[in-house]
Amino acid sequence: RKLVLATRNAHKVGELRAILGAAGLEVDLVGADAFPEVPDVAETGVTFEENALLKAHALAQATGLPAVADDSGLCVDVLGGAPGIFSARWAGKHGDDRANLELLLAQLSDIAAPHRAAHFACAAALALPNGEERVVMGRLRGTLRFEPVGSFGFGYDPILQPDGYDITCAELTPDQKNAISHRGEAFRALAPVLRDLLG
Ligand code: ITT
Repeated sequence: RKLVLATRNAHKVGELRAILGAAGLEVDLVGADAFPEVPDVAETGVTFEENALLKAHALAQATGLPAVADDSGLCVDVLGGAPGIFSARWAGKHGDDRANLELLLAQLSDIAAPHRAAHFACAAALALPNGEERVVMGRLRGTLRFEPVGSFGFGYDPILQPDGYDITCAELTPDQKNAISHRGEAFRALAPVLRDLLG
């Protein structure tokens, strides 16, 4: 059964394939790049959940297939939850992971270790062509390093050290990250719904 992923982020596609595969879902996952004729939807929501639903509904309507979407980001306590939904374009250019991470580190340079709590958040949304929807959240809590370390993953992975670990998300193997990540938690919560739907 076909399930479309409303994302153009190849890192997310890779993680979602592994997460849903490990959850035992035998589905043919197709990224949004397979539908170049479908325009990207404006992420006008003010929460992760709203933006994930916007992306999922747009692709479900355009393709007539069930669609899932991921809206995610890094929320820093001392910044009142920023970058949050703006994580992908914190330094201005959408998807410039290196610039985003460096700007954030600069903004936090005076913040001492005990005050560097942050978490990754992920909203996993499912939308059906008939308009039905589900959305669930996942989180990964940790603290922010002063320098990036590690080369796995993407985005802010090199600076988030998950609680209970002494390494960053970018030092975890993909399987280790998926087992504890915000994305893993959110999509594992959605998996039973997907299983019922896709049979
Ligand atoms: P789509 O909207 O096409 O899915 P995007 O990259 O624009 O792709 P978002 O708007 O959800 O997606 O932004 C997510 C950003 O949050 C991403 O660019 C990273 O900077 C950060 N992020 C999300 N999940 C992450 C993770 O697992 N590890 C590190 N950074 C992450």
